[in-house]
Amino acid sequence: MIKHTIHNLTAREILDSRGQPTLEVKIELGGGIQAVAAVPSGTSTGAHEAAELRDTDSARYGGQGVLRAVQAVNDIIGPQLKGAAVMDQTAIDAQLIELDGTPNKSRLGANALLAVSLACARVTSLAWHIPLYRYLRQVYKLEMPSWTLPQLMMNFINGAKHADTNLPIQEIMVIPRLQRKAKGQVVTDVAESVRVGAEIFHHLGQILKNNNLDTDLGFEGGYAPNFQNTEQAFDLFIQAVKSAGFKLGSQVAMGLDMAASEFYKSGKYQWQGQAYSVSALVNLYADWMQKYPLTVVEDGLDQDDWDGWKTMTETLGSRLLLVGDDLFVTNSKRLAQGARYPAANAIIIKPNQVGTLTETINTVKLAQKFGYQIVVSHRSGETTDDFIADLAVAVAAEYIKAGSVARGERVAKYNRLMAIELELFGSR
Ligand code: 2PG
Ligand code: MG
Repeated sequence: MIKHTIHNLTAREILDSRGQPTLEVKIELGGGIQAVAAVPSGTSTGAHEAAELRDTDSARYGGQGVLRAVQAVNDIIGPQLKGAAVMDQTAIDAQLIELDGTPNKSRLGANALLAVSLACARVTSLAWHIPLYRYLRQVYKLEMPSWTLPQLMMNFINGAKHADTNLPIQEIMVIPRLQRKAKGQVVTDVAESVRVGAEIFHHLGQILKNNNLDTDLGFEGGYAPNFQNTEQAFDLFIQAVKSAGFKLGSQVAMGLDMAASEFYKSGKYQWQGQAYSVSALVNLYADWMQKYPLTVVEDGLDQDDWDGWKTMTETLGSRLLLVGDDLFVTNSKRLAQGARYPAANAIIIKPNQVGTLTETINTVKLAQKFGYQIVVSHRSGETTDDFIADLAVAVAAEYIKAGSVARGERVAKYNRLMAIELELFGSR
């Protein structure tokens, strides 16, 4: 293998899908090969996430500018990494962590670090002429016996912090469960899942219209109307699946991101005007499971309610995928803590919650060792960068969560996944 070295690293401020600034990094190797990587940003961020560096200069973008992070790449990280062997991804990430020197990456910014980290991986895959997902498997010695494809979690109803409406649930997701036989294996049928998802999405739009509800879209491209109550949202969702002609349960399941840290106040869950205890909320989820094809609940409880998570996992963990997002923040220490309870049985993987690719992969490896399922995820503030599609395939994630089938920054991930499917398994 040729030893490619980093020749130039530069960053610039770009916009994310919410109209907020974020960072794009361009990397150039000695031989002239170039790549760019952009970082996403969350809205309902977990308290334990790595820190984004924002300018806090109220004269620009209401303080949200990222020129300091741009400067960190251009003036500090770039000069330091010049001449480094780009395929030494773990060494590069270790150097980034050391250069920052803070426990939460607040000096140079997790946004600056991650953009560099992702750009290094992407440019190396280009230099070696191998697809990014293959390169990631190789460089991190991910020893999966074969290739698999993730199931899609498609967010078709946006609420809570992702929309200005009365729906207290952040995400109501469609999970197509279509599989096919290819190369002697049963794998997720990605292209069919995309089709099924898109058809349900259009039926849902029509049903909302018929009920005089708005069809405007929220942050992740899902519909965001005001509903009479939560049950109405579920019922219309169910109607959409049926009217599109798909079977509830066997062909299409429902997932929720409750983002419960957002409604946890002084030891209670403030749910629809009432104070709920852990067991009351867990009972509510169990009740929904009876009525709807619910198979996934993400962040069903607060990010620091470990005992509550233990109760919820004991009660529902054998029947439901309980996904920790704000709970784990892609952080291996928090995951190890959670596994001791045990809390949850699946983990959201968002590289920007932790700040480098190597730390992200280490958390995935640990989660797989503990038997947690993997959900690679986008953020509510996205760019058209489709890195997470390759990441999901590289780590053999059971799921990818990339929002709705509307809005280019969401669709970019599904389109990339369909391209990977074609490469690995051919057309149907
Ligand atoms: C989540 C994410 C993505 P945000 O909570 O899972 O859907 O939202 O990026 O706002 O944290
Ligand atoms: Mg979440």
